[in-house]
Order: sequence, then structure tokens, then C-alpha cells
Amino acid sequence: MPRSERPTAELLDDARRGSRAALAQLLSHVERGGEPAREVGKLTYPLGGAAYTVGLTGAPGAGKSTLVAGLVAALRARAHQIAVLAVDPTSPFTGGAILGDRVRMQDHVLDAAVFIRSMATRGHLGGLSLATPEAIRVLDAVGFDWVVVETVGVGQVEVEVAGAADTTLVVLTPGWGDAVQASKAGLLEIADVFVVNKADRPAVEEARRDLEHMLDLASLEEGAWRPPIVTTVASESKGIDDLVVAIDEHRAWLTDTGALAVKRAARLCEELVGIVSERVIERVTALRSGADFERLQAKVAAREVDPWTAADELLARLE
Ligand SMILES: Nc1nc2c(ncn2[C@@H]2O[C@H](COP(=O)(O)OP(=O)(O)OP(=O)(O)O)[C@@H](O)[C@H]2O)c(=O)[nH]1
Ligand SMILES: [Mg+2]
Repeated sequence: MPRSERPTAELLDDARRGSRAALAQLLSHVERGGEPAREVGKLTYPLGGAAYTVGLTGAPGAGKSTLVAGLVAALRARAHQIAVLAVDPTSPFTGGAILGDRVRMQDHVLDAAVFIRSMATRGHLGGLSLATPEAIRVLDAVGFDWVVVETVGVGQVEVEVAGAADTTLVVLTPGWGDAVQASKAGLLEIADVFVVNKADRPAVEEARRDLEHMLDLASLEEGAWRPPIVTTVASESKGIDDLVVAIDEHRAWLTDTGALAVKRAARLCEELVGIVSERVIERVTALRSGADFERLQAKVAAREVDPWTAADELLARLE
């Protein structure tokens, strides 16, 4: 039997025993979608729940990968097992940008407790917003304590993916109008911690002031989490300890207030809707090549039936 056709349960057993090759195959199943991805999902779901996820998003080149490398080093010092997912929604395949990330991560590549993987959309109908939580679940089931997700770019999907973490870091750099840009990109809503990286450059205090001002204007509810602003020089590993403290504090706040359970439940609800949508689309696609669809389509074209009535008829067939 070719390796790629090994039963999923067997792959999972191997991955849980530490086989990185088996883990990589499970993640490839997830990335490709379809029936094998579903099987992975079914087997890993009951095993998860212990991993903590941190998402990073921000403008290209803000220093996310450099920060991730620093974070990994800090968490490793606590003897934690860490997985890094570099998610690139713009590329159908693993692209050059991620290779750059790999180079920065190379200090960790030989460390058995650190696993680094890039993810691209491939065939998954629901795209990365479905594949990423599934991949996180696999890593969780295999025993990683922390899963760090870096997304490339600040489009809708990237923001969604990063915002689905337990703690979301929004990485900005000093520069005129950056807080305004962040606000436009919908980053302010998802931030649990703001990181002003490249603090070796001018206008750091202005960036901090702009952010504080925006947070003041957001008039947070009493008892709500106010995202702290951490300044870092990732390329010199400065400020990483403060960042870890901010993440720990957010985690403690989420746990103590019960917000973590609420957040995770909301995320599962979104995921459930996503899975249902994906399956409906699959069935609609299948229906489209059938005789019923052609017959109705002809009727609609001849104006015997309106498109809404025809759609109702087709939907009734999905049940
Ligand atoms: N001056 C300065 N440069 C930094 C700092 N942090 C990172 N850089 C540099 O900024 C460049 C981009 O860093 P990356 O970590 O690749 O940024 P990124 O946000 O992951 O980039 P993409 O993944 O391409 O969006 C690299 O040349 C880093 O060395 C910093 O604190 N100060
Ligand atoms: Mg990067």
C-alpha cells in the first residue's frame, strides 16, 4: 500500500507517538479537503482541547515571522511543545513568502519540540477559514501545548483566520496613519494585544498614542478586556518578554472570566455553519450536473418558471 493511503487512524497513532512524517500527511489531508479531511476531523476532535492558540496578523513585512521566532524561543524555555502554522491565503500552493519565513525559523527547525508548517488553500471549498481550525485541532490532538498561527496579509480571510485564535496579536509598525489603516482593515476589533514592532524606528510614541486614543473612543464596556500595547524590536529580541506577559495575562483573563469557553463555543458555532455551507455547496454542485437542474433551467429560460420558484424546487431536493 502506498504511504499516502495508510489508514488515517494509523497515521494519527504514529503522529501522537511523535512521527512528524505522519503529522505532515494528516495536515495534507486537511489542506486538500474532501472525505479524508473529514475523517481526520472526526478522529481528532475528541482528543483536543488542551492547546492554546495565538494568532498574528498585520501588514506585510511588519515583523510577524520575526516575532513568532522570538515567541517560540520564549515558550520553548518553558519546555512547551509548539507548532507554528504559516497561513498564506493568496497562494494556492506553498509559496516563496513562506520560504522566507522558514529561513527565519531555522533556529527552531532542528528542535523536535517545535513543528513548523505552511498552509495554503488547495482544494478546500471552505478555504482557509475551515482548514486552519481543522489543522489546529490535529496539532492539538497530537500534543502541542501552543499553536501559533501567522497569516500573510490583511485581507478579510487573513483577519478571520488570525482572529479565530484564543489570543490575537495585531502587529503594527510606527508610521503615520498606521492606526487608521488598522482600523479600516478591521484589525482593531480582533486585537487582544497590540504589538508596535520596529520600535527602533521613530514615531513609536505617536503610534502608541494613536492606538490608546482609538481604544478610548471604542468605549469598552465595564469589565471588558482592554488590549494592551506592547512595543518590540523583534529583530533584536527586545520586548518579547513583555509580549509573553501580555499573552499570559490575556489567557488568565479569558480563563478567569469564563470568556475562553464562550469564545471557543462561538468559534465552533461559526465552524459548524462553515461545514454545513461547504456540504450544501458540494451538493448543489452535484445537483447542477443532474437532469432535474437542466429541466428546470430550460423552464426558467423559457420563462415558464421564475428563478426563485426553481431554486425552491432544487433546495427541496437537497433534504
Ligand atoms: N528595524 C527593524 N526591522 C525588523 C524588526 N522586526 C523585523 N524586522 C525586519 O523586517 C523585515 C520583515 O520581517 P518579517 O518577520 O518577515 O515580517 P512579516 O510580517 O512576517 O512579513 P510577511 O510574512 O511577508 O508579511 C525583515 O527584514 C526583518 O528582519 C524590528 O523590530 N526592527
Ligand atoms: Mg511572515
